[in-house]
Order: sequence, then structure tokens, then C-alpha cells
Amino acid sequence: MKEQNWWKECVVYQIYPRSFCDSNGDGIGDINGITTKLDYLKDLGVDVLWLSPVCKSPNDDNGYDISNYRDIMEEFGTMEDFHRMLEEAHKRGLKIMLDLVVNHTSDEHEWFNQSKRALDGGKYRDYYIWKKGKGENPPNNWGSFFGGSAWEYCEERKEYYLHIFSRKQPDLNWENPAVREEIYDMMQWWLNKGIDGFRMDVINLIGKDQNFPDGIKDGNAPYGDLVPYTHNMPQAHIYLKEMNEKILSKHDVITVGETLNTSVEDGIKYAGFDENELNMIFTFEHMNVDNLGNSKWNDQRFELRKLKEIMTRWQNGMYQKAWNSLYWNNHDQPRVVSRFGNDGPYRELSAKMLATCLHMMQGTPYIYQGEEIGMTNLYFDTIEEYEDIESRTAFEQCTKMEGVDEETMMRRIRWKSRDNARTPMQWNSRENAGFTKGTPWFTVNPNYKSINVEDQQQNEESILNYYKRLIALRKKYRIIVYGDYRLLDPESDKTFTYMRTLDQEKLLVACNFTDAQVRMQIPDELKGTKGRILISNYSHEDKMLIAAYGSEGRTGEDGSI
Ligand code: ISL
Ligand code: CA
Repeated sequence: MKEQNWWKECVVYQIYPRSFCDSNGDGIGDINGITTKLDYLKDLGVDVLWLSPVCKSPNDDNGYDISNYRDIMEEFGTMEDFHRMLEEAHKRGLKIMLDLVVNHTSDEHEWFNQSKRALDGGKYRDYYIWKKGKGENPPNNWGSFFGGSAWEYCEERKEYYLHIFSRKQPDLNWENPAVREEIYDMMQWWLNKGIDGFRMDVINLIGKDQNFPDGIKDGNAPYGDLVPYTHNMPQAHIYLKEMNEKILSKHDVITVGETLNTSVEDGIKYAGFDENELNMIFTFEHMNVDNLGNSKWNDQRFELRKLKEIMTRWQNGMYQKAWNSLYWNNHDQPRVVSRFGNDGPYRELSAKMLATCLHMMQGTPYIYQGEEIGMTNLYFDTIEEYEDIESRTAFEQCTKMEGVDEETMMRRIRWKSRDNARTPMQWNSRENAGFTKGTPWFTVNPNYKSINVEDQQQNEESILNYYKRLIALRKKYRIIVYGDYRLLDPESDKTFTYMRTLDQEKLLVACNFTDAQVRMQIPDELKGTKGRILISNYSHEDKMLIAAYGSEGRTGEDGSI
């Protein structure tokens, strides 16, 4: 077993502040709202809270477009509110992790204002990625993730700037040492306030191929693919090592990089125990399991065998080399109980099953607000009802430029939109789910009367209480944190079964992904041994135990459950 660290043993809870809790009735969740829920979070048992961006922002992309890194978004409150929240969190032993969005800023950031005007030199001239066009055309054919070209022409400079995301999110030029110093300074400034870590937004995009070649066009795609020239470039590792040396290594913090399009090999470089870059990364491979080609936009259901293959490859590939993070959900993904589970009659059972499947793996688990009560997707009829910039721009581009008919595209958006994760947190069965006393900024899922925190607190068998037990188990059994992992049923399209092992101990995790009963064999290595069930999503645990192990708590000859 490699070194033990607190960030390997903790559980992180992600808060999307806009949709978490509104304290002043303006319909927008805020920092004081978070403070009022710290007891709830402490009681849940999580250790670290990751807040999606809280810095000043014009909210083109809900805070992922920062216009001032050293100030708080007006709707969310003040710096005083932030300090109070931090202090109250620390009093309860909860750590606070901020979202570091430094691949790009907002186009309303002062650096960009200066850079636009810096025609003949000056400090800010190369803070962003500026290029001359090719005649009437942009510097190359790259398409932005949020629709259209990745280049925007700027009248003032008579040049184009690069924006991998929206045109209001210009990419910073990390080649420029002054930019890097500026960012390290800002990180230190927040660390001085006492924050406990960073989740780093699209951090593997900070290095760009300086030749800026055209990308390959896929099928009907109007633009070329920028991924091979902007993701996981060697520079990204150089800059992360520099950041680590100058800032991170001097603090006992938790770091996780959001890294799109990374392989296990990349993961080992970013999160390797001896690499001095990050503690862990978010892989996307398991989130892309239900993609169609390279695109997330489709409404097909995932294949269990594929999901198991991906997760197993990461579990085994990183083992003893680097650390995994474990997640089913975040503010960019549809709700897992709708996506990989069953949000109809088996919502509770499948939410618990999915939680078990994830939390018993090796890595640091992340819970996204509402996941702990089994919140579901929300399906709108028209594109106008969606708020998210990604859904809106994808609808435009796919229907107008790629020939997808509107009906089909709406089906895909209902299934995959990031807005599925962004409906307000469901606290109770009163108006607006107890999220706000005003008019919520975004539709509350109408199922809040039957899915909410308050009801689940009162029910011993609820998903919420199940999460509490899962978290508590991790604190109690080292095998959950440090044990190795072995998949037992690669061929099954019904079950996901794996074994964890630490020294003499074994932990069997058996998950049924179907809506029917399945029979499974107790693996030979457990036959005749004494075992007990640590947790189960079925209330008839005892019966199962007897069926599996006989009344003595020993496995029977055939070992079937
Ligand atoms: O999740 C996605 C898959 O389609 C993308 O929508 C997402 O943009 C990508 O994962 C990068 O995410 C991060 O950076 C974006 C921001 O919009 C996301 O909310 C953030 O998590 C740009 O800052
Ligand atoms: Ca508010």
C-alpha cells in the first residue's frame, strides 16, 4: 500500500451555489444559504465541500467565466459572507475547496479589456491567444465547444482571440510567464484566506500546440477538432509542475483536475504519486460511455459491459501509481439515477445500488448536491425552457448546420442537458422545495413533493440515510479506501460485481443493474468463509445473508444468493 493521505480517505460534496440554497429571497442560491446548510452537510458525514465558482462573473456560463478572481459574485453575497462561511465550515471540521477556472477568464475581466487595447505592446498584450486571420477567415478551422468557430474577431486589435468555450470565455495564454505568475499569486491569495484546496477547471487544456494547425472534420461537422492540439499537451504538465512547486507543495491542500479526453496513461501523469502535479483528476471516460461517436448528443442508453470495462481499466491502471476520483454526477452531467439507474419504480433501489457501486471502489468519492436524495432529470418540451449555454448552442448548431431535425435534437437535449443537474436543491415539500422564498432562477423539479431532504431525514430507509451509512463505512474500513480491486463479471450485462482485497480481508460488492431478480454465485474464494453483509439496498438483508451464508453466517456449498 502506498502512502496514506487524508485526501484519499475523505468524501467530497459538490455544491452548485446558484441552485443550493437562497437565503435572501432573490431566487438565486448564495453563500449565506450554504452557511445555513453546513450542519446538514456535517451530519451527512462528508469532509470537503467543493463550491462551483463563486467569483465575480457576468454569468455567461454560470460563473465559469470569471471577471474578477478576487471578488465574490454579487448575487452570491460578499467577501464577508465568504469568510463567515469558511469559518463556520472549519468550526465543523469541513474543508472548503474552490473552483479554479484559469484556462480562460471572462471577456469582461480587466486583463482582457487591457489586452484588447494593447496594440503596440504593454503588459497585457500577450495575456490571451491572439492571432491574425487567414484572409477573411479565422486563423484555423477549430470549432468551439459551445458552437461556432473557436476564434472571435476583435475590431480593436484587428486580430482574433481563441475561445475553446463561449466567445465570452477567452483562453489565457499560459505560454506567457506573467500570466502564470498572476495566477499563482491569486491562488496564494485565496490560500492565505484559509481555503483547503482547488478543483481545477479544464486544467489539461492550458497548453496549446503553438503551430495552431487545422483540426480534422468529422462527418457533417462544420468545424475542425481542436482536441489533439489543446488537450494534454506537454506544456500542461510543465505548468502544473511549476504550479505545484511554487504554490501547492507549500500547503496541505486537496487538488483535483478536471481533465477532458484523458487516458489512464495521462491520468498517471497528472495524478501520479511521484509526479508532483495534482492529487487526482476527473476522468471523463465513464461519462462518455453513452456517447455516439465523439458526441454526447444522443439519447441511447449505456451498455453496462462497456461501463465496467472503463471503470475497471481506471481502477487497475491507476492502482499504486496514482489516485482515482469517483463520480457519477456533477453540474455538467445528467442525473445518474435517470441515466444509469431507473428513475421510475426502482428509483430508490437503483440510487442506492449506484451509490454502493461507486463508493466501494478505490478513489475519493464525490457526491453532487441532490444525488444523496436521488434527484432525477427534468425534461422540458422546448429549447427556450433550457438555461444552459451548452444546450442552447448545441441545439442551434445541430439543427441549423448539421441537419439534425428539431424533434430528435430535443430528445437528445432532454436526456443529456447539463440543466438536468442544475434544478434547485429539494429541501422539503413546501413551496419551491424550500430552496427560495422568492421566484427561483430556474425551474424546480415538480417531483420535490416526493423527493426531498426533510422527508428522507425522517425515514430510516431513505437514500439519504443510505448515503450516510456508506460514508460512515468508508471511515471505518480501510479496505474501502486502500484495498485492491478486481472485476468478477466482465461478461455480464446485468450485474457489476467486484472484489476488494486488503491483506487478509475481502469485500465483495454485488450490484444488479436490471429491474429484475438475478442469481449470482458467491465466488469460490469466499466459499466456506465467514462473512457478513456490510450494507444492502434491500431491506431484507437478513434473509439474503442466510441465503448466501447459511444461518451460521457461513457460505453454503453452492454459494448462490
Ligand atoms: O461536461 C461537458 C460534456 O459535454 C462539457 O459541457 C463541459 O463543458 C466540459 O466538461 C468542461 O467543463 C468545465 O468547463 C466549462 C464549464 O462550462 C463547465 O461547467 C465546467 O465544469 C468551461 O469553463
Ligand atoms: Ca440569494
